[in-house]
Amino acid sequence: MLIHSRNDGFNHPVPSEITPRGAYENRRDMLKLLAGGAAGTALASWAARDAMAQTGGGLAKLPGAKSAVAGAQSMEKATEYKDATTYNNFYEFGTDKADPAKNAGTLKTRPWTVEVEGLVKKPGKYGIEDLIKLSAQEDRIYRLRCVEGWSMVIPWVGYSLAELIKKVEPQGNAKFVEFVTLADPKTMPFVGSRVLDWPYVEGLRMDEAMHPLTLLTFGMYGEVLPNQSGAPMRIVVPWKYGFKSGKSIVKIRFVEKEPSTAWNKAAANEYGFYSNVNPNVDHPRWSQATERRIGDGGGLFAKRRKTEMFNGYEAQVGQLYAGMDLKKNY
Ligand SMILES: Nc1nc2c(c(=O)[nH]1)N[C@H]1C(S)=C(S)[C@@H](COP(=O)(O)O)O[C@H]1N2
Ligand SMILES: [Mo]
Repeated sequence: MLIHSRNDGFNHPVPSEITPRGAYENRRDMLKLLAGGAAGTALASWAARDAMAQTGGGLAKLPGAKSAVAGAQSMEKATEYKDATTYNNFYEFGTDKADPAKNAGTLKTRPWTVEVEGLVKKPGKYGIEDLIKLSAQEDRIYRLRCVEGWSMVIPWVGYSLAELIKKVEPQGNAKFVEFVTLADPKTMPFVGSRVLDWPYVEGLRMDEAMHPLTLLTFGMYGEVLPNQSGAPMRIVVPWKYGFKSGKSIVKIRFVEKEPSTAWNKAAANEYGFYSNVNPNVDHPRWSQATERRIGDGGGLFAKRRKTEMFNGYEAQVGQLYAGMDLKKNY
């Protein structure tokens, strides 16, 4: 982001490019087998997705029921677990895409408490185990679009953030929600660096935070989150650029004014508060019209996909922005 002088893809090979070809072809063969015979394409894509979703990292299982929330079941092929967990942005552990997977082993995810504070009737410290049980865990398959120009499809496990918000009862003057990430210099080697003003802070308007697609996330691929993906709890907001989805959250604060967020503080002209995925509003240094899907292969020469308005979730979230100038409120 800030440190990148041009669009993504020029610095590091993605894992799919360095995975031996054989491994890929075997998987393709398997999928072809699944797709064969009378099964037909629809069935095959379900089978393929199931096969994919079951392939995790050997962490503790965290099963979720298939979500009934509109838009929560992308039919696209999920990104391979290996790609989704070795190509990450988690600057507390380093700015290279491979750094979080290498360095986040030091993150201590138990005990873990999340402080709910600010304009709320039931403030307090909530233990992670209680948060996990607060509502039924659901499987949600979302697209994730990074502002740098790459995307993935990830099967998350969690429940709507709205469930927690309803339980803690915000006061009438709470208009925004702020999310604060852990900033522990002892376990996070880059928190001492000046890349960002730590802790990593993000925020949403109250109606965005209450939208059923906004996910309080505890797992992926049927397991608990690996550290590099934001364990033990993160936010995922699928219609916004990925940096709005803060990882390893320790504080949720209800406030009256639009919060000052980490990337906005670092470069206000590049990273706005809203940061809805929008192919028609370019980043000052690159176009946002297309994206590279991680795992598509072909490296830098892979065919780029067209980026969709609100990352494909316009039917669900477009109404939240009715009457707003999205070029001004980027
Ligand atoms: N605490 C924290 N959260 C963060 C980031 C970060 O550097 N620190 N990076 C963001 C960015 S830029 C993206 S694209 C997503 C990436 O999530 P993923 O690595 O799980 O794909 O996490 C977001 N959340
Ligand atoms: Mo990002």
